[in-house]
Amino acid sequence: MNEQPKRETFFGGCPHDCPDTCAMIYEVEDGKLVEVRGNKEHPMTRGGLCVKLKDYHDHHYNPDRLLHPLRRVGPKGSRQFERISWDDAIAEIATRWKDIIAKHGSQAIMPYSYLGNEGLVQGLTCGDAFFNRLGTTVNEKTFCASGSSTAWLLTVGPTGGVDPESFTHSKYIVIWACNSISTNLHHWPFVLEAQKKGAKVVVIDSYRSRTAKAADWHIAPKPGTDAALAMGIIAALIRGGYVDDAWVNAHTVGFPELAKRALDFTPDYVEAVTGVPAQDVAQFAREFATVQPSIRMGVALERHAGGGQTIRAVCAIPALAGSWRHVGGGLLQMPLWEFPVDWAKVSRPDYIRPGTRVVNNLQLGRALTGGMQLDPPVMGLFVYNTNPVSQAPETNRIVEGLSREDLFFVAAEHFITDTAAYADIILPATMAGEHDDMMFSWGHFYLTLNEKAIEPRGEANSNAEIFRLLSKAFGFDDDPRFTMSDMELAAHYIQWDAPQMGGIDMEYFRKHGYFHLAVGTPDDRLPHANGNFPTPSGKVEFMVEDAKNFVAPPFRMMYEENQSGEDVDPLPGYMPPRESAETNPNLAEHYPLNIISPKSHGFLNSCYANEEHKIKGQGEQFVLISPKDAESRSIREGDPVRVFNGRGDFEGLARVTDDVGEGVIVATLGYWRSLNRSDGSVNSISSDEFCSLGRAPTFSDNLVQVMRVN
Ligand SMILES: Nc1nc2c(c(=O)[nH]1)N[C@H]1C(S)=C(S)[C@@H](COP(=O)(O)OP(=O)(O)OC[C@H]3O[C@@H](n4cnc5c(=O)[nH]c(N)nc54)[C@H](O)[C@@H]3O)O[C@H]1N2
Ligand SMILES: Nc1nc2c(c(=O)[nH]1)N[C@H]1C(S)=C(S)[C@@H](COP(=O)(O)OP(=O)(O)OC[C@H]3O[C@@H](n4cnc5c(=O)[nH]c(N)nc54)[C@H](O)[C@@H]3O)O[C@H]1N2
Ligand code: SF4
Ligand SMILES: [Mo]
Repeated sequence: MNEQPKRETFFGGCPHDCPDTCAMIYEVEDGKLVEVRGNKEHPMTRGGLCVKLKDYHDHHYNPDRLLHPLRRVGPKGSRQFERISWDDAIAEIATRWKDIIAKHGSQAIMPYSYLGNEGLVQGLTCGDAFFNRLGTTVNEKTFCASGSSTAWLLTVGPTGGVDPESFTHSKYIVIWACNSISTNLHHWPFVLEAQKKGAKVVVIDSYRSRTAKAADWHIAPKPGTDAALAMGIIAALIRGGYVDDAWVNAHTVGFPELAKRALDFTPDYVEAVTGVPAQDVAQFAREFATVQPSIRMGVALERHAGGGQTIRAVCAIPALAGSWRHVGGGLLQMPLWEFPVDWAKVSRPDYIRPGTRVVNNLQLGRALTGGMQLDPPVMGLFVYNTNPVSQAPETNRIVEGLSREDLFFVAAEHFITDTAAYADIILPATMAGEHDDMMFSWGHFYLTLNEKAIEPRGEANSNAEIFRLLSKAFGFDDDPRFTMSDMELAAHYIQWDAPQMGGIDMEYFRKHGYFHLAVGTPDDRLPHANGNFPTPSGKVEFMVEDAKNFVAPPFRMMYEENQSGEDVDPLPGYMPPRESAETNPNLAEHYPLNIISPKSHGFLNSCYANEEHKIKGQGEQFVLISPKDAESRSIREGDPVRVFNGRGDFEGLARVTDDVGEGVIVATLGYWRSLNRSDGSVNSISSDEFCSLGRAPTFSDNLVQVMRVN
């Protein structure tokens, strides 16, 4: 008799660093993952996953996956490894680290991670507690949204802002530096629903992205000039008499000072700086203030020298127009702030020894190659949940650092990425169907359970298990934090008695898979109609006296006294890009084009960019260039071109198009340099300088030259 194969389902949460955090269903047959689909019940996921994840079950079975611990046998970067046992791998790591600690001190070891896995248990900070106890260098993790977050916390405090689902109530939607159709796909139906009901959709983007093409109005400021545009809009609101005086008087701080500064932004000046016609700025201000508007701010708004300051200026606009009075009115930055997660339990900053140094993610190249005064130097590096050779700036310098013979480098990964290729030891990590986790979200208000659906392939271990093994090797298992199972950790990190949890327990997740925080429903959430901002004054703070720079948790967990940095401008304002004709004419003479490097539609950061069918869907690395800039360089459609500056270069195929303005080129992110035409990618040319707040990156503030490759 033929037995029917046994089919089981489990709840999943997409592990990626994506605002949508889709609720998934794992289908398992005879212990094999046979399908992963979107949960139909979930109000945002609505049963659909994106192109990246639509064959996620197959991704688990990719033949290139790492299944066993490996030890390097060839030269660094040669991708020659031998299989070793977990016992040997952990013993070798422990021996080498103990040796480094004896010779150089524990700070010579540096952990390095990001949100390649977004789970509370397996994600960003899952190794912090271990490394803090070991006494290593503290890793500051500011790849994404930390400048935006610092600006947000200074201006409106840790509020979740507008529920993305509430956008159906908006009558005017501004999507500012966000390519929703590629990067926030599950928000788009809510925008379309509002549009159907008559809302105007405005996209402010430095090039005509997929989302800009679908908008009612595309406004295209030059990269990095959005603060001038925002200050121009503020001035136009004031000049036009559109400010909601009653709301502003009751619920904001520093309006007179902001107004004084904004009025210096004359229409002519704003047009000259941003390239946006003065009448468009005036029209935008009029339309914005006379209907009920909401703004979705993209992370890309922070990616230039004045990034944080830009976001403070943008945050002022809905406050001036009184937008927070309406359901769906105000701003969406990141709902993250209202998640009742106890980050101190995750990261254990109490273990950090006073005086411990901090090294930022974006400056890995400097840190490894003597570009920073580091005493002791970094002698041991542990990278997990991130692929800096593809994703971090100044990658040539990172490669130089990773090639150092005296560096002991361990990576935990799914694949031998362009980063892991340089490791001395590689540890195979589980994929989402193979471990338990709980997903917070930075794009909506749901907590999502991810259940282990299948046994890990090969000998893969979850990140949390890797840190349990290391904790045991170092004798840390006296603290129960280091022996809890993945599911126990998930439960441990959530503040169950917080009002946002609505009195539910883990059983609720086992039954439903996800939970919309009890912070109001999308149809009635109105957190700030009467102020109530979680700032010191309870108001929107346009002006912050004695403002200091800082990096917010969870991007950096630190003991209190080391949290705040240099003084910052008390008011929002425009800081021109660091690399522009205006600020650096000499550089602009050699490298006249401003490059932006947004996300690829078909990859999730660098994930999937090693899979042939995904590369086919996305197309090989391309460079969008305006007809005029192409012509002056004898570049035709489809020509291979080299993009370069003093930091490095990469090659791609030219796409000559009006979608970009003169002086701007676009090359999307995620491609592996080892699979590109030349051994380079967009981050070969990008700078590791920080933006004005939160030590965020400046990926949109880079000048380059382009040449046809013969
Ligand atoms: N398909 C896909 N989705 C993703 C990701 C991915 O890699 N692929 N990554 C995820 C991650 S980590 C993040 S942070 C989010 C990011 O999602 P988004 O915030 O949408 O990020 P980007 O695509 O980098 O940039 C958005 C848009 O900003 C524009 N832009 C760049 N610089 C400027 C500027 O100075 N001014 C203005 N006005 N516009 C500018 C770009 O042209 C781009 O169209 O996406 C997430 N979702
Ligand atoms: N030029 C330019 N550069 C950028 C950006 C840009 O817009 N332009 N965007 C920046 C932004 S917003 C971000 S968020 C960063 C993202 O940069 P990264 O966080 O480095 O992004 P990913 O490419 O997703 O790298 C995640 C890696 O972790 C691995 N991984 C996934 N899950 C697990 C796991 O459970 N365990 C372990 N051990 N490994 C796992 C994956 O295989 C992958 O190699 O890139 C930044 N870089
Ligand atoms: S990458 Fe984003 S859109 Fe795609 S399945 Fe994951 S959460 Fe959903
Ligand atoms: Mo990001």
